[in-house]
Amino acid sequence: MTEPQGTVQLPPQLSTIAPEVDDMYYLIYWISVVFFVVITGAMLYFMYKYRRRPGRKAKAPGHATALEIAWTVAPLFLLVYLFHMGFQTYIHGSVAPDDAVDVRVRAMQWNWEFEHPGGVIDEMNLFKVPVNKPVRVIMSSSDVLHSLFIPAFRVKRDAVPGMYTSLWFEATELTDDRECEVDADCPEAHQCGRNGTCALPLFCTEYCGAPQNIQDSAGRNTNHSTMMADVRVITQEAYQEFLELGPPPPPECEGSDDMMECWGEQLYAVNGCVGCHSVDGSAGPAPTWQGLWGAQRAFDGGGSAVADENYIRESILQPQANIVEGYTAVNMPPYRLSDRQIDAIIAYMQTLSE
Ligand code: HEC
Ligand SMILES: [Cu+2]
Repeated sequence: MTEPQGTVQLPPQLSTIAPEVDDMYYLIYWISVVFFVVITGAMLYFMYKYRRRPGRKAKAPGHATALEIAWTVAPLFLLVYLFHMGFQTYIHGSVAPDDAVDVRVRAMQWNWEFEHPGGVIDEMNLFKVPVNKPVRVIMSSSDVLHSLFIPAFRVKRDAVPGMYTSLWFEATELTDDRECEVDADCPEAHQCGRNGTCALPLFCTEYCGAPQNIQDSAGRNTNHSTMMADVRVITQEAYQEFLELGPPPPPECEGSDDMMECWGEQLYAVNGCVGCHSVDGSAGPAPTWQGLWGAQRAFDGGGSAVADENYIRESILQPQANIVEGYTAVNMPPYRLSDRQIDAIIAYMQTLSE
């Protein structure tokens, strides 16, 4: 497999539409170069030829109708041609093939959320896409105007509050996910992404937010220009597996003996359960998880249940199904977690009841 090369002006072409977009770009670029040279050249030549000389009187030229029509009509044809070509590429980039995979992308200050078919929501700011398969991105924004831009794929479109916008692409190369410390460790067009592996960058190109460096609770920089995500092109088999199993455990947990407990603790933190549920028995807006596993739960308005797998699962997916007695003041939002993630949370809860 030969790595596609970038040029001085443009990064490597890693999607099927990239060559088309680049051809369009270079066509306009070279037309501009030719006109620049011809016009500037003529100007310099005439400046010299008709320079002021003693004994020669300036004589303004008269009207040349034929010439004026020629230099108006010729560029008109050229511009209509460029519009036609550009519009064709635009339409091609707008109308996805029928067999495209639909991924919903939600932009919010200052994160990207990706929901894959079957309601599989991946980690924030991580966009997995299958290679050689069209992907349709359906975008929405929950706050301000954002804009999704993946330079290596040559696609960019705004994510607008109150409406859906879409684009599609088909990635042609697997991402080179070698280990890295800084961007320079990665091949062309890649950045050093999460977990110290290379990935393709995805940018938001709107100035939608924080002018200064502001850190979120996870210590990430939320300065607007860092509203970035990693794009990872994976094999179709790996993508299929991802759709079936949901997001994988974080690397810091993988391989350890208590992998599920470790993963559950991580999910507790990154999903914000920590904001309402304590794990040390202290009171808060929601019941503590300490001693919850296996305990008898009494519900608001009567009824009770034992906190087993099914109860925990329902409490996460449909929190309003049963409200724990004394906890009607705060509504828990429903979470769309995969079965494996729920298993991990349960494993973590079990450690809190030993
Ligand atoms: C906005 C606050 C809030 C957040 C965030 C939150 N919860 Fe809750 N949760 C509640 C409240 C309030 C209750 C009790 C009322 C009820 O049963 O819905 C509750 C109840 C539960 C219960 C049943 C507890 C019991 O004592 O029977 C489970 C299990 C649970 N949440 C899991 C989670 C998980 C997992 C997360 C994170 C993925 C989470 N919650 C995030 C507020 C929250
Ligand atoms: Cu943005």
